[in-house]
Amino acid sequence: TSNAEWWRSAVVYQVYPRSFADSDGDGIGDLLGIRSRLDYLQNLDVDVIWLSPIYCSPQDDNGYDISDYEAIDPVFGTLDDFDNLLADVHSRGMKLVMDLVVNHTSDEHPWFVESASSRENPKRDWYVWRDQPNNWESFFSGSAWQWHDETEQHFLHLFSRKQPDLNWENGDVRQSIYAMMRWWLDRGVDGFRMDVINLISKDPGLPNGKPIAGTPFGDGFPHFSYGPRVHEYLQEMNESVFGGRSGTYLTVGEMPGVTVEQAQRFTDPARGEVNMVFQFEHVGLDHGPSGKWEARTLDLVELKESMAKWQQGLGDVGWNSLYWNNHDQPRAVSRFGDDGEHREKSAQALGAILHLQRGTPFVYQGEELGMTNVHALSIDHVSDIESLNFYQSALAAGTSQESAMASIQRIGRDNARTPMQWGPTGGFSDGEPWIALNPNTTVVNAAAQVGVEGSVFEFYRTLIALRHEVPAVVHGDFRLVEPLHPTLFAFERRFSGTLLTVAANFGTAPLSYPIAGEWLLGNYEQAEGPLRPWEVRIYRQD
Ligand code: ISL
Repeated sequence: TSNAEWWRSAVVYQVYPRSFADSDGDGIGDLLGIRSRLDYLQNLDVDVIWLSPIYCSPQDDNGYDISDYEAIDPVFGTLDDFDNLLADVHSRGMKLVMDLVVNHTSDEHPWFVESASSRENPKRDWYVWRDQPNNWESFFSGSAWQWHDETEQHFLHLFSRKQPDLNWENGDVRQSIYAMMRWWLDRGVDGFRMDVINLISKDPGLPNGKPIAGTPFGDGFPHFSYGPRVHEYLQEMNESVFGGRSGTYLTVGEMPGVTVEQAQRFTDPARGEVNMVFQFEHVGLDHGPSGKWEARTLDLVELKESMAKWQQGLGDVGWNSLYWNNHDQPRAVSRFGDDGEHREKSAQALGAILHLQRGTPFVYQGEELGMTNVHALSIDHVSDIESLNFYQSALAAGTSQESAMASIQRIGRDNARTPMQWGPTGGFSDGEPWIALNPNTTVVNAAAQVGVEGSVFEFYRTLIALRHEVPAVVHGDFRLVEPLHPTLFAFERRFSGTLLTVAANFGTAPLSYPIAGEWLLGNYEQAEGPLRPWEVRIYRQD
């Protein structure tokens, strides 16, 4: 790895600021809170912190609806707090990456306020206005179009109606965004995680999508998920924002629905677009035909096949991001592991399976503790706009309350958004948290794990250290073994004379899988006999 490509050997930690640490007792996490926990992150040995949005926002979608890109929302602090945080992060040898949400703004952003003020306003064209809406459905339920009374047109919002889509066809829009990005680089940030960046180029005809059975909507996805100008825009952005700078940066594009072939193009260094993308295939395997709210049993063989496909597909050209969960997904251990009796072992096995793959691992806050889903008691305890909108439209379509709540409990985004569990009584805030703590903080918490041998936290620490010490973890090629085995997840990594073998038992029945080499790491004390429930072993041969 050349120094310019430091992100290939880095581990990123995602902080969801609202739920990480609250310094002032208002129940909402903030920048001073994050600053006070840097020891913890440094101890974990992560290289980069990615902050979910902290910009000024009406908080309709917890900050993914931005009303001022160059100011910090008062609930999180001030620009001074930010500069101090950044300086502290840097002085500890870590880096900091910002969330960049530029497919849409808040409807309270001055750009949209102007755009909506009249059809003649010079910024009218900065958003997508039409006399007639098409049949696209919003990701957050309902039509993707909102009627605007004053100017008698509809505007497009792929997400909430408070998140109008910017019109990237307009060059002034693009230049304003690039200028804003340069402003943050000048402040010293180390890169961007780009929210739904594959959606910025829409088919200019905005054609109707194929009708979705049982709904008044059509599937617009093919018309906006990989639009005709998306590569052009990303190359232009890359050139105007990063071109001519001596620093080197991390860029990761969040891209729902992206295919391996598309991802190769997006991440081919020769094309100058992004370093890596977040793809969604492995987190869609338990979705039913109608989408995420419909359950489908996860099949380990499919999961392995999918992960191996991405490992191969972005092997020679491009680069993978690696993640099990984030602020939009259920908790990894509850979804892919066993959050009951085998919570710790399965959290560790999942950690090893991810961190031993080729790519840049992303740890979502609390994952390193084996934090679990939380069962929202009733709809009154749900905060996430996606879940709330789903609940309303599901009930309107005749779904029972019980069934809608079951979906939200299984896959709703609040599962990931409950406060960080610092200690047995929480330790997130001195006040009333904005969203209830998971009651299992009494047993699942940082105080019970940091420095405690055998804990999930210490296991993650070892995994991260391994990436920093063993070049084969970063560079080795990847070969899945026993692809059709129903409970074994095993693979090999090879790099310049070193062979690493990783094998995990994704079940509870003893599983024999002999591996040659020197035992490097595992989640049971001795590596003898068959693999025990959720046991993972890592071996090395030179
Ligand atoms: O949450 C999801 C899983 O169903 C996705 O549909 C998600 O909305 C999509 O991955 C885009 O997510 C990103 O953009 C959204 C924001 O709500 C998410 O938090 C963000 O990660 C709109 O800005």
